[in-house]
Amino acid sequence: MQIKRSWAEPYKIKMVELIKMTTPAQRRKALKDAGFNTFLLKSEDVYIDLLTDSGTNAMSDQQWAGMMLGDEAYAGSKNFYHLEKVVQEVYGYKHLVPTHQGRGAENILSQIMIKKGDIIPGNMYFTTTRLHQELAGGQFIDVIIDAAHQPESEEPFKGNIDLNKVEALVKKYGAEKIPYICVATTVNMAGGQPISLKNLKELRRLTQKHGIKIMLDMTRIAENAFFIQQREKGYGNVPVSKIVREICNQTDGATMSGKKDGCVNIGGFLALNDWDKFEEARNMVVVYEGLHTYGGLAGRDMEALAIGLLESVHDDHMRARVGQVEYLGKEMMKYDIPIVQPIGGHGIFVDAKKFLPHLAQEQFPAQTLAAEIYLDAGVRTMERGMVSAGRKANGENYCPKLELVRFTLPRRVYTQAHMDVIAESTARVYERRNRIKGMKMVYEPKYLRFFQARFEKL
Ligand code: P70
Repeated sequence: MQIKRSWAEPYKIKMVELIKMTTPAQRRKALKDAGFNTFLLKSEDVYIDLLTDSGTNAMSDQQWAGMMLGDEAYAGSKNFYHLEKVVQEVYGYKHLVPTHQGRGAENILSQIMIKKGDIIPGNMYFTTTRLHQELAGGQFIDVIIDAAHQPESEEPFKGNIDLNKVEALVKKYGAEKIPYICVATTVNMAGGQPISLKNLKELRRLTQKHGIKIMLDMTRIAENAFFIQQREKGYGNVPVSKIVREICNQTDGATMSGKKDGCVNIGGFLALNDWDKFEEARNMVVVYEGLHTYGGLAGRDMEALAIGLLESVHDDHMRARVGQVEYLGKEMMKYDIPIVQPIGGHGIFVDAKKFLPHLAQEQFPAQTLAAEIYLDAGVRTMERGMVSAGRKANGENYCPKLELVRFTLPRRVYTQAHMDVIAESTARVYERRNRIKGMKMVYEPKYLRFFQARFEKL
């Protein structure tokens, strides 16, 4: 008999955080009080929290030890210089501007690069990224391959960019209207899907011809690198750390939310190669975040981030991280639950249009499904569809093809038994799907509405 060789977590557990289960009556009340929006639930009413993998990860003993080494000087903290060295080593970028989290870096990048009327192509929108581009006067245009918008397509690199779409934009608007292309690794809204190095290198060739820069959103770059190792020809034996460097080498700079790959509770940065742009960014950070050697972070935060970034590019860590996501996806598939294929890097994305085919998109199938999943066992997930997409500048609703519920796995936090409970709970909701009714929005804030919108059952 051929005995299987399983992966297992490359760590053991030193401390645990107790969680509690709730009764169905408690969950019904909590959900109603939260306006049927999982963002508005109190965390103490949640059993298994899959809202996000952002800032919810478990730090290692090394990171916790680093917290004690915080140099809380206002200027020139030694933790800043450590973080700068790590960013230079792990990613290869020359200059570092720390920020309180990813969107702080997006704000600064958008303001120093975008002029009114500019076009910023990208491999699918991300909520905060697009908003900052728009606030700076730019217009985001999606240039991801069509397959990324098809949940059932098994294309291994759904984060790839359609180079014809980029060429068409250059023809239509002129290269001088395109300050940079925003490339995400992995693509969150598509289901945590990677871009291939082949595609990125082709994009580099094309954009260099036109003098257009490439700026990375490298929030989940280590996960993208792991997929390249697993799926792209020629990379099977290349360590994740080397692939990460090769990705960054194709680009001019990056924004980073350290709260994901970096396994910290708070932190982010902007990294740039160009000195002049760095000078502008370094000056602007003092307006919005804090002095350029802390950017809104405590010294201890910068230390934990520096250590977390080094841990994030270990092959064993990545295998367990992505392996756990894959385990949950396969469990769901056993119950025929429709999920985005292939299984992505940071979570399972359930196709709410297929799950609840009797609901029109205006009845918010994904928002509805996230609420129903919470009701069954207290598992908190996130809507990634019509509500997240928001409205265009002219007030019209964006109508995304993808109407998804994201089950996001925090790193190093939950066990395989939790995965079983999540899949079983979702299967129970799937069994009673025909009786589920949609919702209407009764309160809508102006910016990033998904965070604070409220709903009522139809
Ligand atoms: C999530 C979080 C954050 C994020 C991201 C990508 C690809 C930038 C950022 C911003 C948190 C989130 C944010 C907006 C809506 C819902 C959830 N993603 N780029 O859960 O980074 O949060 O540090 O400012 O995924 O996916 P930050």
